[in-house]
Amino acid sequence: MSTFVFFFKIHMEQVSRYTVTAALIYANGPIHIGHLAGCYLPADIYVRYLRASGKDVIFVSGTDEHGVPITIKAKKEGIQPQQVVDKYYTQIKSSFEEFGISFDIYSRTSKPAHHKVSQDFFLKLHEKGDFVEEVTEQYFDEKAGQFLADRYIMGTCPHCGNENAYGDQCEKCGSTLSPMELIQPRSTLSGEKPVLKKTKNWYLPLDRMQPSIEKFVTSHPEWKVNVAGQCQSWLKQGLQPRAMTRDLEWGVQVPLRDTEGKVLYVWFDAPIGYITFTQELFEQHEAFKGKSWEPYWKASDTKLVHFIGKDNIVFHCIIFPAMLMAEGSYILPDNVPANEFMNLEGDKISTSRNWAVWLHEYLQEFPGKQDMLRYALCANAPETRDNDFTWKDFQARNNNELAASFGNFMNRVFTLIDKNFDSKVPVVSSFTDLDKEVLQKLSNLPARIAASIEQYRFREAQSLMIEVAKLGDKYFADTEPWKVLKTDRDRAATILHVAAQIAATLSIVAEPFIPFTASKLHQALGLQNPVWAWAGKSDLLTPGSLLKNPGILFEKIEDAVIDAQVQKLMDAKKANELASATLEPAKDPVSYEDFVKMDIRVATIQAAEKVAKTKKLLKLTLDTGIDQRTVVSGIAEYYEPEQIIGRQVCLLANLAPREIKGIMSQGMILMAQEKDGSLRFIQPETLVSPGGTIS
Ligand code: B3M
Ligand code: ZN
Repeated sequence: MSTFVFFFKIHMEQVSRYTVTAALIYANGPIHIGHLAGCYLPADIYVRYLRASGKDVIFVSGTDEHGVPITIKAKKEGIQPQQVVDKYYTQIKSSFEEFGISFDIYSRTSKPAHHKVSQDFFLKLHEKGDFVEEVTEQYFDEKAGQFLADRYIMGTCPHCGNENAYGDQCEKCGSTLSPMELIQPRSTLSGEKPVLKKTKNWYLPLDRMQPSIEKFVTSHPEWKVNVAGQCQSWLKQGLQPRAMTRDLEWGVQVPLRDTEGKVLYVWFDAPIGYITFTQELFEQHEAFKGKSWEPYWKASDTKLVHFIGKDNIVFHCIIFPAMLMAEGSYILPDNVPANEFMNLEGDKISTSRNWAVWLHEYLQEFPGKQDMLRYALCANAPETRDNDFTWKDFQARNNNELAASFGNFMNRVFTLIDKNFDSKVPVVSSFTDLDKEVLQKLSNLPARIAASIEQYRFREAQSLMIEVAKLGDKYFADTEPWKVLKTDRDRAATILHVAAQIAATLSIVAEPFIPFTASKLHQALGLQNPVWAWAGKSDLLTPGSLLKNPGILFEKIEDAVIDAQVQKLMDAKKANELASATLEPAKDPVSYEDFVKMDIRVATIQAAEKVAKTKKLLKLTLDTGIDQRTVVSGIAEYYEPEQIIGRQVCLLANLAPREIKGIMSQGMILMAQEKDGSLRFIQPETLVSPGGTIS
């Protein structure tokens, strides 16, 4: 055994409790599938597995209710920050609940208890002399009377010239910026040029702490490659002191004298939220009362695991551990299994562009189908690189894997036993070699699933879970009990007995992934409070015990349902393009004399055809009242020729004739242009005789 494996084993055996956290998302918008796939679903699978394995585990999360993202949202909606967080805390909490994310506590950082805990934490570091106090010059908006957070400053990017770069980042070229680098900075609060003003802040000297942080990070060679990679790149650049206080109104007050208008840095208070919420859990929730919270954060045999998305890696692997080290009484994270990002239909998920599948909408549109989304998201989880969610894949996973494999196998087990054995688990006469081989395979799978989960490989784990269903499917295909029933009832009984045992194990190993279905199955099979250790056993169900057929577990999803979802996304994209498109500026005035020079008339389209070898042009024959003439018009992308015969249009009749693609065009059809550039006819409200003038 290598030293590493040996160390790892010892380490594993020493774990006597788990503290599992999932990122405290900003309460400034609803949850989408990117959040689920990146962080909450893997965390939930992990915790459900640990609970089933009889481990002592707490699962802690909540909303992050401070920071500039909250105040920006409040400003945009013209409401107070507190109203923003109240609205989204409630919405987020209930959609997680409905989706089966099984937090032990889901709390919020705006609670007074959290303010107190994070202030005490700050004070302890302050008293120990862990902070460096520094006076620096920061941008201040004199009109708004406040210092400006990075996101409140815009200006020209020094790298690419984008005039709308933010104080922390240019979204055009992707460079990380500091407000001082912006050329011609302006405040987004007032539009004014900000001035530099001196202010004191408290810094955590990460530069001095680098050796201990490095030691901590390198003591975890088992961390995921994407996580370790980001840590190494920060360490290589050299850590810089980081301000743990900010000049802002919204947040946790700095607990020192003469610090009015200063709050704790949101990334200082937010991770402390994990600790506060743990305390709240043990103080206020029945099942935990009377026990101490402290071992979950202070005992060395506790395994602390943070589930997050990749944009939060540095905060959980470097900054929060540095805070915990400085404080001195807490354990450090054992693992931070961050995922990469989930894209949607080939494009980055974006709240502002409404390019997302929102959890609360999914729950409304697909009632009772939580497991289908859980399954599809886990199957595609962005564990090692960014990945893509598509509605077609969602449909295929559901129809081909859940319905056709898992559901079909279960359905056969229950209906065959219902019809032929009075819904009772049949008695075994004797096992054949095939039976023994199948039961042997069954007994091996749960440990493999467990190992994958323990290594945070949830996709692999879930596909091994489906292997159990496939084992059942194949066993049926090989033994064909529906045929055997006609000739050898005892043999058929044995086959269905074996199949029922496979179903029982499947219901246990499926629980972390598709808990709603698993719980239906536990009831149907009469398994009360099943535990992971039972999985794989061949005597889970006693012969003669009664089964209750749960009916169809997974309905097929029809094409029309998927098409409607794709259309919804396309509509969102279009609406967003329209909203963000800019209108042409107003033109210079013209005289009335100039205007009346134009001969604009009503004309009727008599014939229309595509102009050969072009995409955009139609050749129209018009009745103008005064003559019949030909006009070439660039509307072929918006109208089919046969659709528009007989329609009335407005024609600029005295535009000098011009040859287009070899056709003499005599005039121009007037069109209204949508913001996205598409064109629509302008036509009289009721029919007007051709030739009627427009003025
Ligand atoms: N609120 C960032 C986010 O919502 C931040 C996470 C805090 S975890 C302690 O993605
Ligand atoms: Zn740039």
